[in-house]
Amino acid sequence: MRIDVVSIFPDYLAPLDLSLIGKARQDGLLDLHVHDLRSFTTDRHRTVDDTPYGGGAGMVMKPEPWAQALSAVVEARPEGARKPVLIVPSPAGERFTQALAYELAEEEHLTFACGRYEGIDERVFEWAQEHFEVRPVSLGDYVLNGGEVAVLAMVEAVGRLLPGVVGNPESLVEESHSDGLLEYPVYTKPSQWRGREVPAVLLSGNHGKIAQWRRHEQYRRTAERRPDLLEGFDAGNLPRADRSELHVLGYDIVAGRLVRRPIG
Ligand code: 6GU
Repeated sequence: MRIDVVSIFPDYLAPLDLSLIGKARQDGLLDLHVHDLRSFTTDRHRTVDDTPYGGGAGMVMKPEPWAQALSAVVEARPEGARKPVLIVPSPAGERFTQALAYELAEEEHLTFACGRYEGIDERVFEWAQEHFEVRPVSLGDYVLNGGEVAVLAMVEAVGRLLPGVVGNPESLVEESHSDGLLEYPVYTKPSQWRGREVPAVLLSGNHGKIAQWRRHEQYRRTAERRPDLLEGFDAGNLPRADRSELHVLGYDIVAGRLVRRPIG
Protein backbone atom coordinates (compact mmCIF):
# COMPACT_ATOMS: atom_id res chain seq x y z
CA MET A 1 0.00 0.00 0.00
CA ARG A 2 1.11 3.54 -0.73
CA ILE A 3 0.34 6.29 1.81
CA ASP A 4 0.99 10.02 1.28
CA VAL A 5 0.65 12.51 4.15
CA VAL A 6 0.67 16.28 3.59
CA SER A 7 1.31 18.45 6.67
CA ILE A 8 2.98 21.69 7.73
CA PHE A 9 4.64 19.64 10.52
CA PRO A 10 6.18 16.64 8.72
CA ASP A 11 8.34 15.94 11.81
CA TYR A 12 5.12 15.17 13.69
CA LEU A 13 4.93 11.94 11.69
CA ALA A 14 8.42 10.73 12.66
CA PRO A 15 6.96 7.97 14.92
CA LEU A 16 5.88 6.16 11.75
CA ASP A 17 9.57 5.13 11.48
CA LEU A 18 9.22 3.10 14.70
CA SER A 19 7.88 -0.26 15.83
CA LEU A 20 5.51 -2.32 13.71
CA ILE A 21 4.78 0.39 11.14
CA GLY A 22 8.48 1.30 10.80
CA LYS A 23 9.22 -2.39 10.24
CA ALA A 24 6.45 -2.64 7.63
CA ARG A 25 8.07 0.25 5.75
CA GLN A 26 11.51 -1.37 5.93
CA ASP A 27 10.01 -4.63 4.67
CA GLY A 28 8.43 -2.83 1.70
CA LEU A 29 4.85 -3.59 2.81
CA LEU A 30 4.05 0.08 3.30
CA ASP A 31 5.32 2.81 0.96
CA LEU A 32 4.90 5.95 3.09
CA HIS A 33 5.68 9.49 1.88
CA VAL A 34 5.38 12.57 4.09
CA HIS A 35 5.25 15.96 2.33
CA ASP A 36 5.79 19.45 3.76
CA LEU A 37 2.90 21.64 2.58
CA ARG A 38 5.19 24.69 2.69
CA SER A 39 7.39 23.22 -0.04
CA PHE A 40 4.41 23.78 -2.39
CA THR A 41 4.20 27.54 -1.69
CA THR A 42 5.74 30.10 -4.08
CA ASP A 43 6.00 33.26 -1.94
CA ARG A 44 9.06 34.30 0.05
CA HIS A 45 7.32 33.73 3.40
CA ARG A 46 5.98 30.29 2.42
CA THR A 47 2.48 31.37 3.45
CA VAL A 48 -0.09 28.61 3.98
CA ASP A 49 -2.89 30.52 5.75
CA ASP A 50 -4.94 33.71 5.60
CA THR A 51 -7.90 35.36 7.37
CA PRO A 52 -11.39 33.86 6.89
CA TYR A 53 -13.92 35.46 4.53
CA GLY A 54 -16.96 36.44 6.60
CA GLY A 55 -14.80 37.18 9.62
CA GLY A 56 -14.34 35.18 12.80
CA ALA A 57 -11.47 33.88 14.88
CA GLY A 58 -8.40 32.07 13.57
CA MET A 59 -6.93 31.47 10.14
CA VAL A 60 -7.90 29.31 7.16
CA MET A 61 -5.47 27.33 5.00
CA LYS A 62 -5.07 28.81 1.51
CA PRO A 63 -6.22 26.64 -1.40
CA GLU A 64 -3.30 26.91 -3.84
CA PRO A 65 -0.55 25.18 -1.78
CA TRP A 66 -3.01 22.33 -1.16
CA ALA A 67 -3.85 21.99 -4.86
CA GLN A 68 -0.13 21.94 -5.72
CA ALA A 69 0.63 19.32 -3.03
CA LEU A 70 -2.31 17.08 -3.94
CA SER A 71 -1.52 17.35 -7.66
CA ALA A 72 2.02 16.14 -6.92
CA VAL A 73 0.54 13.17 -5.05
CA VAL A 74 -1.81 12.35 -7.95
CA GLU A 75 1.16 12.34 -10.37
CA ALA A 76 3.11 9.99 -8.10
CA ARG A 77 0.29 7.51 -7.64
CA PRO A 78 0.88 3.85 -8.45
CA GLU A 79 0.57 2.91 -12.15
CA GLY A 80 -2.98 1.93 -13.09
CA ALA A 81 -4.27 2.29 -9.53
CA ARG A 82 -7.90 3.27 -8.96
CA LYS A 83 -8.94 6.70 -7.69
CA PRO A 84 -7.04 7.19 -4.44
CA VAL A 85 -8.86 7.98 -1.20
CA LEU A 86 -8.19 11.41 0.31
CA ILE A 87 -8.74 11.26 4.06
CA VAL A 88 -9.24 14.62 5.70
CA PRO A 89 -8.86 14.33 9.50
CA SER A 90 -11.51 16.56 11.04
CA PRO A 91 -13.75 16.53 14.11
CA ALA A 92 -16.54 17.19 11.55
CA GLY A 93 -15.94 13.90 9.69
CA GLU A 94 -17.50 10.44 9.81
CA ARG A 95 -16.32 8.33 12.75
CA PHE A 96 -13.13 6.29 12.34
CA THR A 97 -13.94 2.69 13.41
CA GLN A 98 -12.37 -0.74 13.11
CA ALA A 99 -14.79 -1.37 10.21
CA LEU A 100 -13.44 1.69 8.38
CA ALA A 101 -9.86 0.59 9.13
CA TYR A 102 -10.61 -2.76 7.44
CA GLU A 103 -12.20 -0.96 4.50
CA LEU A 104 -9.19 1.36 4.03
CA ALA A 105 -6.75 -1.57 4.35
CA GLU A 106 -8.20 -2.85 1.04
CA GLU A 107 -7.13 0.31 -0.82
CA GLU A 108 -3.97 0.61 -2.92
CA HIS A 109 -3.35 4.28 -2.13
CA LEU A 110 -4.37 6.52 0.78
CA THR A 111 -3.63 10.24 1.04
CA PHE A 112 -4.03 12.20 4.28
CA ALA A 113 -4.47 16.00 4.24
CA CYS A 114 -3.57 17.38 7.68
CA GLY A 115 -5.32 20.68 8.29
CA ARG A 116 -4.32 23.12 11.00
CA TYR A 117 -5.92 26.35 12.21
CA GLU A 118 -9.66 26.57 11.47
CA GLY A 119 -9.40 24.25 8.48
CA ILE A 120 -8.72 24.23 4.73
CA ASP A 121 -10.56 26.39 2.15
CA GLU A 122 -13.62 24.29 1.21
CA ARG A 123 -13.00 24.68 -2.55
CA VAL A 124 -9.94 22.42 -2.21
CA PHE A 125 -12.26 19.49 -1.46
CA GLU A 126 -14.59 20.31 -4.38
CA TRP A 127 -11.58 20.41 -6.73
CA ALA A 128 -10.03 17.29 -5.17
CA GLN A 129 -13.14 15.20 -5.91
CA GLU A 130 -12.03 15.06 -9.55
CA HIS A 131 -8.91 13.15 -8.52
CA PHE A 132 -9.75 11.53 -5.17
CA GLU A 133 -12.54 9.91 -3.23
CA VAL A 134 -12.69 12.56 -0.47
CA ARG A 135 -13.55 11.34 3.05
CA PRO A 136 -13.51 13.63 6.09
CA VAL A 137 -12.85 11.33 9.08
CA SER A 138 -12.97 12.00 12.84
CA LEU A 139 -11.37 9.99 15.65
CA GLY A 140 -14.07 10.96 18.12
CA ASP A 141 -16.02 13.78 19.68
CA TYR A 142 -13.17 15.99 20.88
CA VAL A 143 -10.95 18.57 19.21
CA LEU A 144 -7.28 18.20 18.28
CA ASN A 145 -5.13 21.10 17.08
CA GLY A 146 -4.49 19.46 13.73
CA GLY A 147 -4.79 16.22 11.81
CA GLU A 148 -1.28 14.88 12.50
CA VAL A 149 -2.06 12.93 15.70
CA ALA A 150 -5.17 11.52 14.04
CA VAL A 151 -3.06 10.38 11.06
CA LEU A 152 -0.65 8.57 13.40
CA ALA A 153 -3.63 6.70 14.85
CA MET A 154 -5.26 5.91 11.51
CA VAL A 155 -2.04 4.81 9.75
CA GLU A 156 -1.29 2.46 12.66
CA ALA A 157 -4.85 1.06 12.72
CA VAL A 158 -4.84 0.48 8.93
CA GLY A 159 -1.17 -0.52 8.58
CA ARG A 160 -1.40 -3.34 11.12
CA LEU A 161 -4.17 -4.94 9.03
CA LEU A 162 -1.99 -5.20 5.91
CA PRO A 163 -0.89 -8.75 5.09
CA GLY A 164 2.44 -9.58 6.78
CA VAL A 165 2.58 -6.56 9.12
CA VAL A 166 1.38 -8.32 12.29
CA GLY A 167 3.45 -11.50 12.79
CA ASN A 168 0.59 -13.65 14.08
CA PRO A 169 -2.63 -12.80 12.16
CA GLU A 170 -4.63 -14.74 14.79
CA SER A 171 -3.98 -11.87 17.20
CA LEU A 172 -6.10 -9.67 14.90
CA VAL A 173 -9.08 -11.97 15.39
CA GLU A 174 -9.26 -11.97 19.18
CA GLU A 175 -9.02 -8.28 19.95
CA SER A 176 -11.39 -5.53 21.00
CA HIS A 177 -13.87 -4.47 18.28
CA SER A 178 -12.95 -7.29 15.87
CA ASP A 179 -16.28 -8.97 16.76
CA GLY A 180 -18.13 -5.86 17.95
CA LEU A 181 -17.31 -6.51 21.61
CA LEU A 182 -14.54 -5.43 23.98
CA GLU A 183 -11.70 -7.87 24.69
CA TYR A 184 -11.73 -10.24 27.70
CA PRO A 185 -9.16 -9.71 30.50
CA VAL A 186 -5.80 -11.50 30.14
CA TYR A 187 -3.32 -12.90 32.69
CA THR A 188 0.21 -14.32 32.71
CA LYS A 189 2.59 -15.93 35.21
CA PRO A 190 2.86 -16.00 38.18
CA SER A 191 -0.55 -17.56 38.94
CA GLN A 192 -0.46 -15.91 42.40
CA TRP A 193 0.76 -12.33 42.58
CA ARG A 194 0.53 -10.00 45.62
CA GLY A 195 -2.28 -12.13 47.02
CA ARG A 196 -4.27 -12.14 43.78
CA GLU A 197 -5.05 -15.28 41.83
CA VAL A 198 -5.61 -15.86 38.15
CA PRO A 199 -9.25 -17.01 37.59
CA ALA A 200 -9.20 -20.78 38.20
CA VAL A 201 -10.95 -21.63 34.93
CA LEU A 202 -7.91 -20.39 32.96
CA LEU A 203 -5.72 -23.00 34.74
CA SER A 204 -8.27 -25.81 34.24
CA GLY A 205 -7.18 -26.90 30.76
CA ASN A 206 -10.89 -27.11 29.81
CA HIS A 207 -10.90 -25.22 26.53
CA GLY A 208 -14.70 -25.17 26.21
CA LYS A 209 -15.08 -23.68 29.68
CA ILE A 210 -12.29 -21.15 29.01
CA ALA A 211 -13.94 -20.01 25.78
CA GLN A 212 -17.30 -19.61 27.56
CA TRP A 213 -15.71 -17.66 30.44
CA ARG A 214 -13.93 -15.32 28.01
CA ARG A 215 -17.15 -14.73 26.08
CA HIS A 216 -18.96 -13.97 29.35
CA GLU A 217 -16.23 -11.47 30.33
CA GLN A 218 -16.53 -9.79 26.91
CA TYR A 219 -20.26 -9.30 27.44
CA ARG A 220 -19.81 -8.15 31.06
CA ARG A 221 -17.12 -5.60 30.15
CA THR A 222 -18.96 -4.32 27.12
CA ALA A 223 -22.22 -3.91 29.11
CA GLU A 224 -20.33 -1.99 31.82
CA ARG A 225 -18.03 0.21 29.68
CA ARG A 226 -19.68 0.46 26.26
CA PRO A 227 -23.42 -0.34 26.47
CA ASP A 228 -23.80 1.52 23.16
CA LEU A 229 -21.97 -1.37 21.43
CA LEU A 230 -24.46 -3.96 22.74
CA GLU A 231 -27.58 -1.99 21.80
CA GLY A 232 -28.61 -3.35 18.40
CA PHE A 233 -25.87 -6.06 18.43
CA ASP A 234 -26.70 -8.86 15.96
CA ALA A 235 -27.72 -11.70 18.30
CA GLY A 236 -29.46 -13.89 15.74
CA ASN A 237 -27.14 -16.91 15.96
CA LEU A 238 -25.95 -16.74 19.58
CA PRO A 239 -25.74 -19.99 21.59
CA ARG A 240 -28.23 -20.43 24.44
CA ALA A 241 -25.52 -19.88 27.09
CA ASP A 242 -24.69 -16.46 25.57
CA ARG A 243 -28.36 -15.50 25.49
CA SER A 244 -28.84 -16.28 29.16
CA GLU A 245 -25.67 -14.35 30.10
CA LEU A 246 -26.95 -11.37 28.19
CA HIS A 247 -30.34 -11.73 29.88
CA VAL A 248 -28.65 -11.55 33.31
CA LEU A 249 -26.80 -8.41 32.12
CA GLY A 250 -30.15 -6.80 31.30
CA TYR A 251 -30.44 -7.47 27.56
CA ASP A 252 -33.17 -9.27 25.63
CA ILE A 253 -33.19 -10.36 22.00
CA VAL A 254 -35.94 -8.80 19.90
CA ALA A 255 -36.09 -9.65 16.19
CA GLY A 256 -32.48 -10.96 16.34
CA ARG A 257 -31.10 -7.76 17.92
CA LEU A 258 -30.03 -7.02 21.48
CA VAL A 259 -32.20 -4.49 23.28
CA ARG A 260 -31.67 -3.16 26.80
CA ARG A 261 -34.50 -4.25 29.07
CA PRO A 262 -36.29 -1.28 30.66
CA ILE A 263 -35.34 -1.04 34.35
CA GLY A 264 -38.07 -1.34 37.03
CL1 6GU B 1 -9.44 13.28 12.81
N1 6GU B 1 -8.81 15.76 13.45
C1 6GU B 1 -8.83 16.82 14.27
N2 6GU B 1 -8.19 17.92 13.91
N3 6GU B 1 -9.47 16.83 15.43
C2 6GU B 1 -10.10 15.71 15.76
C3 6GU B 1 -10.12 14.58 14.97
C4 6GU B 1 -9.45 14.64 13.79
N4 6GU B 1 -10.83 13.63 15.56
C5 6GU B 1 -11.25 14.16 16.69
N5 6GU B 1 -10.81 15.42 16.83
